Amino acid sequence: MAYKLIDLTRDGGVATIQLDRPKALNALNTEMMGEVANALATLEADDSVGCVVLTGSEKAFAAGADIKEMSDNNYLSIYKNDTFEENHCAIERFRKPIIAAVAGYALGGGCEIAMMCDFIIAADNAKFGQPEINLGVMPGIGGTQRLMRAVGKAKAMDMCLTGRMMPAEEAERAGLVSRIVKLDDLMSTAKEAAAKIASQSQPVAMITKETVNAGFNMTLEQGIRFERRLFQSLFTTQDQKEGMAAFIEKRKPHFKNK
Ligand code: CO8
Repeated sequence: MAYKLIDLTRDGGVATIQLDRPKALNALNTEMMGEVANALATLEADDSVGCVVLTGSEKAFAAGADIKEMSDNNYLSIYKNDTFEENHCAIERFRKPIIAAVAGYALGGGCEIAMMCDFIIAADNAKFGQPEINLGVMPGIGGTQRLMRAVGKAKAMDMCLTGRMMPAEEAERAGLVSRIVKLDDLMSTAKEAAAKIASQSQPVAMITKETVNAGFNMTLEQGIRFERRLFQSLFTTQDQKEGMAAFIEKRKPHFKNK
């Protein structure tokens, strides 16, 4: 499929999806999110891809859902046509590791899709926010829930009720982003992290991601039991044999994704 509103590139085991609608600050419309969902389905099926970076421009990761596209909806039209939400879910359902590399605005749906990724690396100019309340609505693709789990109730309430933007430094302090880097270093840092992940055993990286995410819906005891069973199951893989043998033999492992 030829893409109009995203740019998909690959470098070794790392694929990068760049949102590319600069005049609208990467506002997320149905067409763009359809392309993102299509690209993710392609990358999921491609065994040579071990990790994905999702990014925007230097000014905007994404300034939210496209307000102009959304504004004429009524309850039934937005309820019946959930293509937009379904396409966003492609990010949360993606089974391989995916990193959000965020510069500039990550607002509304933009902040929400960044939070759907496994972790966020932010440039020092990044600004996060859930400003939907200024438009007479509220977050609609997971913002209230994911933000609260990432930064706690006090900050999530502050962000969602005042609509204020959170600068990168505050977002890192609050635990929303894993690291902040200079704007010029954003893509090299994100791609380096992605390459490191892509160099690991792909099934192990996928199972690790699944296990961390499973914890959101489990008690601590259930989560620990789930982790233990999956840890034990990894001893059936050739990659476990290879990883441990390489350590003992003081060499680099060569994982075969088996
Ligand atoms: N939607 C559509 N167009 C947008 C959006 C957006 N979210 N954000 C910016 N644009 C457009 C502007 O309209 C403008 O276009 P034009 O030149 O044709 O007028 C262009 O991008 C540049 O924007 P500005 O001139 O406003 O640029 P500034 O640098 O002055 O301001 C801001 C940048 C602060 C980011 C400002 O553009 C802004 O406040 N944008 C809106 C942010 C926002 O409210 N986001 C939340 C949207 S709602 C949402 O995300 C709900 C998610 C749940 C969806 C569930 C769907 C079913």
